[in-house]
Amino acid sequence: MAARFVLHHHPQSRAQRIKWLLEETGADYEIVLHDLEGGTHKRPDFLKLNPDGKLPTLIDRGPDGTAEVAVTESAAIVIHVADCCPEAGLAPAPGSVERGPYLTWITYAAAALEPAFSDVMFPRAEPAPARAVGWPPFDKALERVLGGLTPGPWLVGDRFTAADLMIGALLGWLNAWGKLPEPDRFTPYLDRIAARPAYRRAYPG
Ligand SMILES: N[C@@H](CCC(=O)N[C@@H](CS)C(=O)NCC(=O)O)C(=O)O
Repeated sequence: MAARFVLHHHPQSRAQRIKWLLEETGADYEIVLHDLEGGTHKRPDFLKLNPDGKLPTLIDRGPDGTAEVAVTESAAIVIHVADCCPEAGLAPAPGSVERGPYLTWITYAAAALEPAFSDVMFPRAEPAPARAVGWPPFDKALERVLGGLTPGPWLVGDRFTAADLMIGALLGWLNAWGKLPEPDRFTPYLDRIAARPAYRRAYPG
């Protein structure tokens, strides 16, 4: 049977965290490599899967391999795959007390930390009024993440979840690009992330 998941991918993109996710699950998956310079992600056949023409995009063929469902947006892909692969233990069960913080952190990575960082990287000529944008300033978002990691070792309880994958991939990327203020505050967490075999398979370099 063909692999259940197909990841539309480019290694220098947000799709790399989904490769890490798939490695964490142990599920079979295929990679469709895109050429961002050549614009393969803007071709009509790909736009049918993701009208935004963005990576990552994941195809789920379902447990019996007969479906063809596209899932877009990293946070949605992470939640979906973690739920489809319960044996990997990446997601607290729906209804459990850990599920709320788990979903909060996955959403926080995509809806608060990432746009807050974009504000720093690409400042507007006129800053948007703070009460009108849906995320805090970047430094405040990082403070909140640090609070979530205290006492640790992980964001939700004492085990690694897909919430650590979303937040950890972003922090690792910020750190690698020298964009993490006072990075030592995050070093123990980033070291724990980097020690994971699945992470090392996805980010060998
Ligand atoms: N919110 C989306 C963002 C996806 C995104 O912006 N991906 C970038 C690569 S990191 C992309 O595909 N850029 C190509 C383009 O827009 O032409 C997610 O988290 O999945």
